[in-house]
Amino acid sequence: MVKILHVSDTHIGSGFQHGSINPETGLNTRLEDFVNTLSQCIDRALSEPVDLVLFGGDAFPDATPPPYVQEAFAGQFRRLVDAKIPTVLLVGNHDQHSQGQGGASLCIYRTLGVPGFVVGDRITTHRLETQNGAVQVITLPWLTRSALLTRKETESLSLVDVNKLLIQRLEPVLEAEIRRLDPNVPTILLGHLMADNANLGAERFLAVGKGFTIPLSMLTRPCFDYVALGHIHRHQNLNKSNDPPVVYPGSIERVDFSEEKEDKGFVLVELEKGKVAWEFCPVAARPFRTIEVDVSEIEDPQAAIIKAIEKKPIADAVVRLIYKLRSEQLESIDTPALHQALSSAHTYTIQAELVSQLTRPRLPELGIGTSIDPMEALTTYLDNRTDLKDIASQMLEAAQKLLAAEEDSWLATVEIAEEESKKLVGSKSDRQLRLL
Ligand SMILES: [Mn+2]
Repeated sequence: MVKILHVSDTHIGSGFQHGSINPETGLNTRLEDFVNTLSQCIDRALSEPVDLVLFGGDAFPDATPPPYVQEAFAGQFRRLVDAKIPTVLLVGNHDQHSQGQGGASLCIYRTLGVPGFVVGDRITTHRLETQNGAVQVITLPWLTRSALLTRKETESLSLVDVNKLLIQRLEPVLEAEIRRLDPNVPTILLGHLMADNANLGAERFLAVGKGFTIPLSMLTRPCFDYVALGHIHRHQNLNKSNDPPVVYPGSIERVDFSEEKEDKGFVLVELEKGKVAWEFCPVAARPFRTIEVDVSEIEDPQAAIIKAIEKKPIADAVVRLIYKLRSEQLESIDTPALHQALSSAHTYTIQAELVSQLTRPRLPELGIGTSIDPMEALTTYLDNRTDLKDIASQMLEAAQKLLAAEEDSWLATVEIAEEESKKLVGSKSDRQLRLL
């Protein structure tokens, strides 16, 4: 029996706005949190010990992390090298450099010939000899259009058709790998992808260009004993029959408030040919707490807000306080007292929203959490600009195309932007163009 630790979406180096500088180390406390939870995963890999570690992709927020972030990640995975535990590092969308042949941040582990480390940056099968026998791992990194399609093939197609064509191309490639498998060796598909009925978490907001989705039926093949995924931050098993399990371990730390209610951790797998058992193992990730209170109809708003704060366990948590009130109540708010009431939090933000029939409320979708989905931001903006109503759908369509092109080279993006600009210039003022 082979024992495997499956971890994914470490995103080390993100969410710094929810931390503060630790005066003792000079580092952002959120970097320390992410390293701490990753070390809990590695601790477990060593204490079991497992025979193999699978990393599902998205090591950092982007492909060019600063050296101290790169080193924090490497410092943890180095412990697996020392323990001689083979490891597969799969390349996720955040690991790929967007400019042409920029490569992936994780490829350095292959270049350096780190013993026992395999980098999954293309579709291929790796046969790994572990302490407890051989395992086959098919790596399926995040696919961009340019991986399987040429620019010429896609230029006249809609996004939906590009998605379809990409799936058509992927099928025989995957099939060829499957045909080459040794039927007597336990087999894992390790993929960084969005599967058909995956329950979306924060990843929806992290990725700028939305990628394509892979039908679950392509993954639930009898030749796979376990399907190890990365990309979605909420832990879940997509295959109800569990044959094979199709598992996202999720992220190891909360990247933003959209992950507030999710458990964070990794997955331990026990594998034999035709037999698999797995369990989700939670890690002690830092809690996030939202305190939302509407005091607009309340006589003593200050007391009501303090009471709402006291109801939540905020010690050492990342906290956001959102209170709604009428403008004439503003004077009765004692802000220093609110700061005092929140002082046991790790970090906190306070957001006051005015409720009024005369004042347009602030755009609630914007500015909450760490990252904003650009399409939602634009939609919200357009919803609030009735004067742009007649070109709103046109602008959304243009933006969609711009974002979809993000996967291609920056140059291609510029080309499309120029095309769209020309189209818009014909009919609209440049004031609207500047928005795009
Ligand atoms: Mn991803």
